[in-house]
Amino acid sequence: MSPTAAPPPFDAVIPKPVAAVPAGGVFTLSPDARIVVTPASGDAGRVASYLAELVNRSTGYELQVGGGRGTPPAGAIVLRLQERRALGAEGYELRVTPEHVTLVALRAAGLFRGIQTIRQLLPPAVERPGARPGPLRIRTGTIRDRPRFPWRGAMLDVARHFFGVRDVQRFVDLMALYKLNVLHLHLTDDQGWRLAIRSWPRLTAHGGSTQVGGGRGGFYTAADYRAIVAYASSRYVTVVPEIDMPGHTNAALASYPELTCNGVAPSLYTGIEVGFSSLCTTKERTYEFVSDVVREVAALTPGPYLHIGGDEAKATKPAEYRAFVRRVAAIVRAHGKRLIGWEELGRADLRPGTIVQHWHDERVTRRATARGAKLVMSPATRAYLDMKYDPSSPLGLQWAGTTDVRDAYDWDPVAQIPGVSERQVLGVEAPLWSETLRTIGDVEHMAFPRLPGIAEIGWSRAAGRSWNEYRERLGAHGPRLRALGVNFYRAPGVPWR
Ligand code: TNX
Repeated sequence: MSPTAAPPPFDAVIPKPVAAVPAGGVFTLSPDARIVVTPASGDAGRVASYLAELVNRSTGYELQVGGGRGTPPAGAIVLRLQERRALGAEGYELRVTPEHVTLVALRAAGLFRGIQTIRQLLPPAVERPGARPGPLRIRTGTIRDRPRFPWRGAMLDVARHFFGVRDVQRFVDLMALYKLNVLHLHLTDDQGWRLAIRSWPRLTAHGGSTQVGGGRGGFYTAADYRAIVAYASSRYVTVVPEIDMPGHTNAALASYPELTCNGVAPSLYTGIEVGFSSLCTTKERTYEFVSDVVREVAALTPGPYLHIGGDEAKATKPAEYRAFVRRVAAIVRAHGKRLIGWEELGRADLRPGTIVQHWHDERVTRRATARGAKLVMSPATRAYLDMKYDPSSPLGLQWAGTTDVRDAYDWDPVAQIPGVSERQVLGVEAPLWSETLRTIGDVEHMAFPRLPGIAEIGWSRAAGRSWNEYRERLGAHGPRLRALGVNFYRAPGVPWR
């Protein structure tokens, strides 16, 4: 990076802000600039330290964080919580003048999102530890911004292949750059149970011991899981744990034969078929199991949601499925969590306020909304990051077709299902199923560059969004993704820089 490289323009920001007005000047960040934060303690102070670390580790600068009254010193970055109701929980206002960078938000989460904007206005080399770019300049102007949807997620399937704590934390950091705020962890499936449950230890001891293709698998201890949750929370990302049931449960059945109807444990499974396993929904022991698991997962999870899967329960009779969902919903409620499940929950009676994650069947999803459910939109043809980009993609599946970068961007979560209204849509989520993904490099190859597009759909207004304009901005993120060491797919059709 040459020292005179032009700072990124306002329209390089992804997701596109609600309003961005450049003023034509520049602010130069000096190596001893102060970050003045009000209030200096608590979450706002921690967010300020996050910004200082981000800049210091690449530049070798020594930005100091502190409180301060009155006029901030020239050259300071000012972060401030203020009673600006209109900004909402995650909104922010950024004002850059030649003298100061001022970021204002109602909540610390808004400061954190605003810092991602500042980050994208700094040269890409700021992302590479030890890169020593400089001088660091930011264009002047004003950005006012807040998200369209409160739920902007990505899902990682750690069951088909297991990904360790570090890998997940890195993924959270990449999500945070694009202002995503929900990490859905698909923790259990036929091929593996990945979260230790104290009252049912064989779930991980046996059920976590392999994965697709027969590798060693793995699982999170309670401490590992807490570390993921805490890290995500420091990035204002809520972890939504999914315990898939009554189907997708072979790993549990293999670990505890009492959960099957005939009392015989199946073998561990390392293939990629779906729809063949079911908890025995007519046995009381099954509900003791579910209660124990839900109790432990709820206790480990500070976020308000608990995902019970519910998808592809082809080995469960319809009436039994409905009865099962009714009982499990009550268990989840009793443990103080809000229920979320895949669209198939629409086949059961739901309480209003249940969250349903749409993936392919508009009829069932509409049935759920008719019962008062809110939607998280993950249509497989658009948002499934495990679909191949094109038929020649080395990784991924193709059952929903191929999804190039444009397909993943060029849709609207509310218009996707006729008859669904903006009020019924909580947001969007991009699931990444890992049948074919063995390493975090594989994960990055499928998520990038499609995930930033999903992030923009979740954050930015629909009006004014267009693929032709977006692809230019995405191309400008090439150097930043390279600086971060992201193994992204150099998709054709994007003017990569
Ligand atoms: C369908 S989407 C599934 C998953 C698979 C995925 C592969 C959904 C709720 N269930 O079990 O991993 O397809 O794309």
